[in-house]
Parts: sequence; C-alpha cells; structure tokens
Amino acid sequence: MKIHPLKMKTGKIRTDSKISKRGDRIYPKFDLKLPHWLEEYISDPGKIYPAVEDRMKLVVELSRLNVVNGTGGPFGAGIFDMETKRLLAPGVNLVESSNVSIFHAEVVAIILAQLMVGQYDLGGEGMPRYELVASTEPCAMCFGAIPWSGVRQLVCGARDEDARRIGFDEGPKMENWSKALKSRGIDVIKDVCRDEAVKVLTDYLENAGLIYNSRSGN
Ligand code: AZG
Ligand code: ZN
Repeated sequence: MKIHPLKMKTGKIRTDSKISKRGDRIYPKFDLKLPHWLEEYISDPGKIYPAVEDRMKLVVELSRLNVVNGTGGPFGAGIFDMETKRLLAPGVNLVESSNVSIFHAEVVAIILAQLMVGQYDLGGEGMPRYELVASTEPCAMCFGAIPWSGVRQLVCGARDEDARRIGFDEGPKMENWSKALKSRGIDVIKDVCRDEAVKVLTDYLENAGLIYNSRSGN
C-alpha cells in the first residue's frame, strides 16, 4: 500500500510546512521530473513517427507503461514537430507520483516542450508547427491549456466518454469543445487507435487502479 508522503506516525496528514531557522516558511521547489523508465524508453531523439497512428501508438504505449511502472494514471501524451514528425516532448500523468493534481499527461508534455524550446508559445514566430497527441481526449483543464500552448493540432485516441466510463472526472467541458479549438485555428483529429487507447483504460479499471479525482470523487 502506498504510504501518504505527509502522513505522520500518528496517521494524521501533515498540514504544516518547513520553517527556516529565521522562522520563515520554506515553500517547496516546483520540480517536474519524468520517470526514469520514460527517459530510457525514448532514447532516440531523432526517431521519426511518419503516420499519425505511429505517433498515437507511442503515446498509448506511454500510458500503458506509466501504469505498469506505477508512476501514474493511464494517460500519455506527446508534442510532435509536424514537419519532421519527431517527438519534441513526451508526457505521462504524474498526479499520484508527484502529488500535483494538475500534472496530467497533456500538461506535462506542454510544460516540457516549452522548457525545451525556451518559449512559452509553441506557435511563436519562426517556430515549426507543433501537434499535441493525447491518448485520451483532454479533460476540462487540459482543454483550457491547449489554446495557450501554441500547438496547431490536437490528435486524440480514446474519447472523453471512455475516461468517464471508468470513473475519471474529466470536468465540465462544453459539448462542442473541438469546434471551439478549430475556431482558434487548432485542428482536431479524433478516434486515432481508439481501441488500443481504451484497452489501457479498461485494463486500469480491471486492475483496480486508483481513480484520483478531487475530494475523493464527492
Ligand atoms: C485525465 N484525462 C486526460 N485526458 N489526461 C490525463 O492525464 C488525465 N488524468 N485524469 N484525467
Ligand atoms: Zn487533463
């Protein structure tokens, strides 16, 4: 069983934080570290993923390996250069392992991609066009993050309803969310390798994987 990192010997959850010798509160550093297995798995930065299915198969495999390695929920993502078809930045869901509720696979991939190019706007002047590939359609939060990321295209595997069916809270999303992205110049391609992506979700449910919704789902 996973021990809660802030659980004290008494079983209570710590709500205090560290205090310096001067008496100031010390806030934790914001650290985003990919799991070791992922860095080893994607060892060739020059690898080309020519077809959209190749790119989806990679992120679905990341979603599966994330569960197998116990580093998070069944979601994978990647930011790809649309011209070279190379992976710029991978992402996996790190909510549980990092104890940060917003570290969804898509958010992790976006943060890493922006840090790698040293730009907050992946759609900036002189930049190649970038695509976000996600093993499952984005939740409400990730949907909100996409227009600010600067990506030009979103490719999805499993549907929103597939994630909700196994118990994930995907949040309040507008019915015509893909139309809203398209109206902002972001193309949306859905159902790419959907069956493979859904299998990772249903396997997670069958193996009693943690559904880490907020307020314990209440
Ligand atoms: C999630 N949905 C998506 N699409 N991606 C994640 O990382 C998620 N975590 N919880 N729901
Ligand atoms: Zn999300």
